[in-house]
Parts: sequence; structure tokens; C-alpha cells
Amino acid sequence: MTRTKVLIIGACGQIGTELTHSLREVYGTENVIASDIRKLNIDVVNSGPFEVINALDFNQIEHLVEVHEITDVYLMAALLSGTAEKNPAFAWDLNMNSLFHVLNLAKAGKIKKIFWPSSIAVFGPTTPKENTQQYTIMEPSTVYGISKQAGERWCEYYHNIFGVDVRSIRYPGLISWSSAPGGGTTDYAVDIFHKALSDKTYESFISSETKMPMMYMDDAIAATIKIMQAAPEDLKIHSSYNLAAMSFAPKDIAAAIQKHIPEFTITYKPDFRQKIADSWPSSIDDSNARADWGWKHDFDLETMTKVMLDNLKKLQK
Ligand code: AKB
Repeated sequence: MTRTKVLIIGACGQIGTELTHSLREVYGTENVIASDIRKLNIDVVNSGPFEVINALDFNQIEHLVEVHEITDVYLMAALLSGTAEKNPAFAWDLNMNSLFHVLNLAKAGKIKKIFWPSSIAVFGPTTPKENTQQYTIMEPSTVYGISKQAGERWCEYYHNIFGVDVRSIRYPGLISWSSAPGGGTTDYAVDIFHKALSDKTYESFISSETKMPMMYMDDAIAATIKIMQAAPEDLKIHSSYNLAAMSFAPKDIAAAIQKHIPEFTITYKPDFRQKIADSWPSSIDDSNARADWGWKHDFDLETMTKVMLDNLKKLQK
């Protein structure tokens, strides 16, 4: 059996940082090559093999794949929803062409397996909002959502036509204490914890009642590793799987924080990201992921809030 040798592209980002640590525990430090456009996270850079790489440069990726005899690529580099609206052309270029590069490497037989993250952003204003199904109306209205939906179509196409083993999850908003989010609409749910501890107050750029699907990072990493380790015959969906853990609005997370910090207050000043949030589902039906490859989440709003506050308090000491 061939040894698994991993390349993570975008290893210094919010998910990449935690994924790098977990994959190094699973496959061994030397077997996980982290890479990013710059040395943006010192922990990732110093904790094992690291390469500076541009996700838009096919030759650089191919070279790394050959030199390190890579079997599995996790393509985590992307512009998220907020940033993508400010730079549509670059977002489209990065989000699509980096995907084509790894799909084409797999098509050429140079790598065996790809993980590519999709998002709840593939849904749009015409999608039923509650308990959004795996198969439903999908008319994304953001640059990021359009790129993720197109990416899903290409993943399924490369699987069906060329036999490429590409696996994908539609991540909800992800919340973690050890890595910062970058340019997303759901970022408020991370910022709020930092401000609750430092200032005891938070001004939310999302309005009080806007409910979005969310997940604690440990669950997201567990799901990512689990889908990559699933037997190919168990995977029935080759575009991307719906994935869910919890759904809440800013007023709900504020109330959860107030149980630990009673003096905490929240105010609301919605900005351009409110429109993005309004176009996304409030909750997600992930029964296909649960049935096909045994996905289940561990963290809900209460347990996640406690873990976030405990860990951030330790960091601040
Ligand atoms: C974002 O807010 O852009 C991301 C996402 C839901 O994909 N966190």
C-alpha cells in the first residue's frame, strides 16, 4: 500500500492552520507538507516541512507534488465571501484556477486524492432557508458563492468523466480560538469572543436576528479527515456534501456568552456583509453526510462557547 503523503495549499489560513496540525498527528509530521503564498503563521512554518508556493502557479504545485511524492492534496487557498466582493476578478481567478490545477494533476495521475472545501455560500436568496436540502435551488448571488458552485460542478465533472477522486464539504461558518478567520461573513462569530473578553462589548456587523449555520473548528477538521478516509464506495455525492452542527443568530451567541460574562453587551451595525448573510440558509440538512460516511458533530452553541472562552482566557494570560 502506498504511504499517504499530503500537500496542504493555503496551510496558514483559518482552516489550514488547524488542519496541518491534525494531519501531522494522523500521518506523521514528515508526511505532511504545508504550503502557502508567504510564511504567514509561524507555528505552521516551524512545526514541520513548509514550502512557499503560489496556488495559481501550476508548475510550482506540480514540482512540489513530484519532489515530495504527494498522494493527497488539500486545497485550502481561497478568497472568502467578504473579501471576494471587494476583488471579484482575483477571487474568481484564485478560487477557480487553483482548483483546475489540482484537478488536472489528479487527471494526469500525479496525485490520488483531493480535498476541496465548498461552502453554504453555494446557496442563494431563492434557496429555501430552513433545513436547506442537499439538492435544492442554487442561485448564489456572491462572487464567492458563484465560484464555489462552479467548483462543485467541476469536481463532479472530473469525477464522472476522468475518474478523479475529489472529496468536498460545504462548510458552514467556522469558529476557532487558535486561528483567525479572514474576510468571511460568518467571522463575527469569532470576533465576538475576542471582544467579549477584552472589551466586554461587541458591535456586530450582522443584525441581531440573522441566523446562519455554524460549526466549531474541531468538528470541521474531524469531518475533513473523515471524508478523506472514507471508502470510495461510501461516497455517493461527488460535488460537495451539506454539513451541519448548529445554527444561531448574533443575539443567540451573545446570550450564550452572557452566561459566562454577565456584563457583556452587544450592539448592531450591519454592513455590506448583511446582504450576503441574508442570501444564505439559516439551517442545513446534512442527512446525506450522516448516512453515507458516518458524519456526526460533537459541539453545540453551549459547549463551543465554553471551550472558546476557556481557551482564549488562557491565551490572554
Ligand atoms: C464566509 O463567511 O465567507 C465563510 C463561509 C461560510 O464559507 N466562512
